[in-house]
Amino acid sequence: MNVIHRRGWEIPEREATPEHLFFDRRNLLKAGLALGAGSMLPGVAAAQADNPSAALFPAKRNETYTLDRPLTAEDITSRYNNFYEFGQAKNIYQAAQRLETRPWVIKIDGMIEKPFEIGIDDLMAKMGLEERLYRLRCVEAWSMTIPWTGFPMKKLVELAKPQSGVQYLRMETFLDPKVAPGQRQVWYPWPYVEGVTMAEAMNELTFVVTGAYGKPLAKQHGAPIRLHSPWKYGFKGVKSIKRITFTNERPKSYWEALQASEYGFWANVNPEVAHPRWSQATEEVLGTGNRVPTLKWNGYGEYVADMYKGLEKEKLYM
Ligand SMILES: Nc1nc2c(c(=O)[nH]1)N[C@H]1C(S)=C(S)[C@@H](COP(=O)(O)O)O[C@H]1N2
Ligand SMILES: [Mo]
Repeated sequence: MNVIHRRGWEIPEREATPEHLFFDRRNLLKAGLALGAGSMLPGVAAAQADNPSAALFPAKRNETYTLDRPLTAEDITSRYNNFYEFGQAKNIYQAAQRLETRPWVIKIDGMIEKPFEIGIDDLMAKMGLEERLYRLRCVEAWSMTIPWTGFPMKKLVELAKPQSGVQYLRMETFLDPKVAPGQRQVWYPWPYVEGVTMAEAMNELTFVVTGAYGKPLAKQHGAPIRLHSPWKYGFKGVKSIKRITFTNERPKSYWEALQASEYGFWANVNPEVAHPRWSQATEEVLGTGNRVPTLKWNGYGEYVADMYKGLEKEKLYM
């Protein structure tokens, strides 16, 4: 059956008023100026068109995780990203389109029953997908709220069958300087690495993200698979993961390797612990022009605070 869905931007002519604002749509699209045009967002249309798992989207929303603020519009979050592999500016969304996300094989190794590799489409089919509305607080003191699609990290741990007593999970981004100009800057500690404790990996909030806004993940968000732990600063959410290793060695993250005096392993959100160069007390909510107070654990304390009892001597908040 061949059903034609009218896209949001294909509004009937009669609604395009007033007359003197009428435009030549073709020129507008050519110039990339179509505002609020869902299907025309950078990277989003492409992610949909050639994605072998497109049928898994949109996934059913898990209503457990509610919000205290509206979602951030997709045309804001898809144009304001941190993905240093493609440059240090926020507008790397065009550069990131060079990343090839199929085939995409993830290596799962280290202290598990039997190391293995799995393709992203097999993994999504195995894990099943759900949608969760989560906030993201960047260490740079801005925040946004996104409808992510993915599966709990806990499911992936169970699939991997770790040996008993394993302490950490280490995750690594792709390494391909031909595609990612940032990785040609050899003085940076590529590939981007992040890690969590096994308790954090098993926490119900820890989410492996493969989509957003009801669609496969756009490349600038870290397609085809990234992490998001909403009570931690955004940099813990390692993008475009290629390898996951179970280990007893605490992973040294990219930011910690660069600047250990400013970024650590735990990186839990806390408004009372300033970054050495700026306050963490408030955050700019992208797209609103508002600054609001930052919440401890980014507001997710009821889910996560217990994990840190007995760890008070650790630098939990940087
Ligand atoms: N591989 C990789 N992952 C990364 C980053 C990066 O530069 N490279 N930036 C991090 C930071 S600082 C943030 S705030 C989030 C931003 O995610 P978003 O661009 O999808 O909003 O990604 C994180 N994951
Ligand atoms: Mo960040």
